[in-house]
Order: sequence, then structure tokens, then C-alpha cells
Amino acid sequence: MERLSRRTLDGLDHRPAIRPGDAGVGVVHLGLGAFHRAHQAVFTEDAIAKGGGDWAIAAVAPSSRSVLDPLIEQDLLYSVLTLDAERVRPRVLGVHAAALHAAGDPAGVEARLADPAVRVVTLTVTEKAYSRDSAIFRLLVRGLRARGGAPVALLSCDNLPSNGRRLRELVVAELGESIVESVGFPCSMVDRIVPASTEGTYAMAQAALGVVDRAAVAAEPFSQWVIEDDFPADRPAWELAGAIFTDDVASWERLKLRMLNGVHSALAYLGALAGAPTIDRALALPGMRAAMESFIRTDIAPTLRPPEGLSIQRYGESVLERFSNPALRHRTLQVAMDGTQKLPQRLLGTIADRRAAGATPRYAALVLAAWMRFVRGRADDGTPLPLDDPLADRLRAAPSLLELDAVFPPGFADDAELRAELDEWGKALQRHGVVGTLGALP
Ligand code: CS2
Repeated sequence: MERLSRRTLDGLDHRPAIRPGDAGVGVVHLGLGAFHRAHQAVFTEDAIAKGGGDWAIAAVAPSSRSVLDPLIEQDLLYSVLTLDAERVRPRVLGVHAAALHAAGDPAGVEARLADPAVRVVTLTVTEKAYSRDSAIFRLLVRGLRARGGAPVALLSCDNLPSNGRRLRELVVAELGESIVESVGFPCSMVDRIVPASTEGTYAMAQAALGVVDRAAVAAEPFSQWVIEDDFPADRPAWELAGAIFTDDVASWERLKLRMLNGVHSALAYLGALAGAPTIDRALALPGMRAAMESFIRTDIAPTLRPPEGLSIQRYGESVLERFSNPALRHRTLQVAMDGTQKLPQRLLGTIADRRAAGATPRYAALVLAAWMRFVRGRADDGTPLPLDDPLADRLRAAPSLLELDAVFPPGFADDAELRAELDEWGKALQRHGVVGTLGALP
């Protein structure tokens, strides 16, 4: 069977919303993962289709070539398959105009970053890359230096609170305060569930398109982008593609990180311990939905201030609905990765806020106890569980996890009530497993 390419595109029922190659490059994207291909790329292609402009994307793969090579073989074309319980809706994207490899061609990436025609740099580099010594950050700094003051916005799309501020602090520490005169650091909240692609994804793409697509991604129907409007130069008309521009990104971020990502991580650890391979299967375990509803209602919701016009209760319901999508097959072990980088903003902030308000967040403590058990590396039935985390060695060596100050806020280790709660859950999980423990909940 033929491969997806510019040549085979004409014969397909599905075409990009813009003609590939027509728009010039205006965006550099760092982090060519599945999420970027199903999120920023889709918004940007739609923005060009509706609002015009030279906003094609030059995408940079930081280290692995596993996405880069198939994309290049396909003239940078790929499909996004939107999955729900009933059907697969394919869409072919053609918004990428270049694809580069940071590890193999740092000079090429630096030149792109320095190009004054590039007015926006978007980033999905994951939580752990927000550090002064990550390779991709070093390269970004070199590129900025080479711009000589040409205005640009660095738009972080990682799941971190105040992600733009975080990036700004890192960049200012390298290049000095004067850099902010030409560089904007808008905060943004991104949301779409996009599991890592598998052979199953490629098979689905082939069935839907009639050609082979080794760069396809599958995603849920829901997609959201909330952005602070702080762009010193121009930007794509993302609002025409459904993005929300607001001064209040912070309350959206907190809502999404604590509710969607917090419950996602809860399902990942509890589910992995119970042997559930995917998020929807974890949610379907006996007692799990009720436990997650209580977690949302009694622990998470009181720590949130809803963005204007939004009901927290309905948001919570929609999150559980999205997680029950059986077609996504999002692996619990994928979401469980990098726990030390994710839990502070997803769970520990909730616990800290509830403790400060004098409450005992029981369900949040259960989730933390589940992570602690997960870290020890055995599921309830004794099956080994992998620990994929940049701090894995320290986690394995720590006599008491709460003492790890790279992860836990000060005060957790001395909080006797929290410790007692964690102890109790730890023992329950040890004796009865996840399903037994959930079954005994009120
Ligand atoms: C997930 C997120 O892997 C994870 O940690 O919780 O990637 C999640 O799917 C996205 O943030 C949804 O927007």
C-alpha cells in the first residue's frame, strides 16, 4: 500500500484545511510529540485557514527521531484520528513546513529560532525540561541570543502552573532582565487527551485514509486552549480556531491541573496497582467512579476558583465522561510516568491547601498513598511495575518519601495527621489491594 505524501494526497478524501507549502514559517515548535500534532498544529492550521498569515510551523524533535523520520518520509503530512465510542474521524494535517532534530542539527534549530520571520515559539517539552541545564532549553537560549532583539513570544504549552512565568524566570536568569523588552511569555492552558501512538493507531489510520501513515495520532474529540494575550509581535488568529484569550489563565490552569490531571494521575496509580491497563478500565473498577467523584467534590473543588461562567461541578462530570472514552486506550502506565514532576501541581497543592484550611483531604491522601505504593514497584497481584521517573534512583533510596524536598512542600513531613492518614491508606492498600480498599469506602 502507498504511503501518505504530497503525491498521494490528491487521491484522498481527506485533505488539509490549507495547501501544504503555501504559508511561510512563522512558528517554531519545540517538542514534536503526539500532543503537539493533535493540539497546537490543529489550532494553527485552522487559524491559517480562517485568518490567513505566514504561520506554518517548523517543528523540532528534541532527541528522538521516532516521529521525525516518518514525518519527513511523508512530506510532513500526517493524520489526526478523533475517536469516540462510535467512530473514527480522520483529518489530514499539512501545517508543518519544516521538521528538525535538535540533537543532530543544533545549528539548524538555532538558525530557525533566530529567524525574525518567526514570531512565536511554542513549547511542549514536558515538565522535566524546565531547568537551566536541559538541552532544549540551552538551545532556546542560544536562539534567542541570536535574534538580536527581534520580537517573539515564547508560548509554553506544558502542564505546569504559571508556565509562562516559569519560562520567563529561566530565560531572564540566562539573558538578563532586558530580554523581556522583546520577548513575551504568555501563560497558557492546553487540554486534549492524546495517548502515545501504537501499531493500532497506524492500522486505524490506514483503514480510514487508504494509505499508510506512520505519523498518525489518535485523540479525544475535546480540545481546549486558553491563552494570555501577551505577544510582542503578531500571532496566528487562534481565536478563529476556538482558542480562548483571557487575562485569567491562572484559574483555568489550576482547574485543569488539579481536576483533570489530578484525577488522571489518581486513575493511573490506583488503576496500575489494580492491574487496569487503561484509564477507562481503571475508572470502571468497582468503587472507582464513586471514589473519584468524592475526590473531586470534597478535596479538589474547595481549592478552586472557577473561571467566569464555568460550573466546577459540570467540569468535574465532563472530566469523568472524557476518561470513560473506551476508544482511546490510554495506558495507565503512560500517565503514571514522571510522577515526581507531575504530582506537585496535580495533587500536592490540593493537599496543602486543604491542610491549610484545617481539613483532612482523605481521597487525595489515598491517591498519594497509591503513588507511594506504585513507587515500590509491585501491583496488588505482585506483578512488577516500571518506575519511569527522572528521580527514580532517589525514590528507591529514600527511607521516607515525604522527606524528599524536591517533590514535597515544606511541612508535609512534619504533619502528623497527614502522616497518619497516609499510613492508614498504605496499610489498607497493602492488606486489601485497591479494589478491596475502594469497596470499603462509605
Ligand atoms: C496526562 C496528560 O500523561 C499525563 O500525565 O495526564 O497528558 C493529559 O492527557 C493531558 O494533559 C490532557 O490535556
